[in-house]
Amino acid sequence: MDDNDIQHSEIDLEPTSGVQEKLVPERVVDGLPTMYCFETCPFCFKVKALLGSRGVEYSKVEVDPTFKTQLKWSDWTAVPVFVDRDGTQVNDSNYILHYIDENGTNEFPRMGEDSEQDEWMDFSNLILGKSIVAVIYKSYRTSLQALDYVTRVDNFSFGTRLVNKWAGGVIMRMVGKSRAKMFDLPPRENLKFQLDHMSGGIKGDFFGGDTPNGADFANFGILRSMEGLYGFDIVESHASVWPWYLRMKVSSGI
Ligand SMILES: N[C@@H](CCC(=O)N[C@@H](CS)C(=O)NCC(=O)O)C(=O)O
Repeated sequence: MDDNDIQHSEIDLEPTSGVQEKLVPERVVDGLPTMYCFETCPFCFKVKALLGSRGVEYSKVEVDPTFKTQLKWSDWTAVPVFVDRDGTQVNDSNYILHYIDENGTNEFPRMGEDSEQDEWMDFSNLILGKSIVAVIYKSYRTSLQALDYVTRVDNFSFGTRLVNKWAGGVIMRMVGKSRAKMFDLPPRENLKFQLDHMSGGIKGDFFGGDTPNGADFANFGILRSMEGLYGFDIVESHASVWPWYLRMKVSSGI
């Protein structure tokens, strides 16, 4: 053992994005690729969209958003976490999109190969994800509406459902407020502004041109998570984003 080995074993490594070295085959459910997610999580919808588009059958583990009991085994504590059939763990939605594409039909450029795709994939996390959160959790009423789904999740106990809905509603209202502070415009106007900006990246039918690339799945997934929730009318009434959204809905089947 040299000094480097000693230092390495003594440092608590931060959890990292991307493919993990350690396999976790015990986390695979029913022998299928498995996604650990929250029902309404925008980042999880990105992955659902790509899996849907490629026709991949997968298992879903619903993680309770307050205690994250079902994800206690992982150092990476945010959803989505993807575990492939062989136990390969991949963290962070954009990395998961690349992993699934690369290990499947390999249809879009990898990170670093297409700067526009990279920028729009970053936009989905840094801007669009935060913009929709500011709208969905604009008031206590809209926050509770968004969290009502937890009362219908089969694998949660009665207590877990109640705490997640009511404590979750209060927490997410606070998150919504802090996201709103990131932008100059009020939440609804900001989302409209971001959609206008985003439509500049759609080249023809998709960000990817004739076929969807990583930027399409990333941004569609974020907006798809809003369907049925407060503020989705902003997406529905957008002249160029809405037709693209409908094309992505057909392509992904979700
Ligand atoms: N950069 C991550 C962000 C994921 C994320 O923030 N997920 C939220 C749910 S929507 C979460 O798990 N939050 C709980 C936490 O971070 O502990 C990704 O793209 O996957």
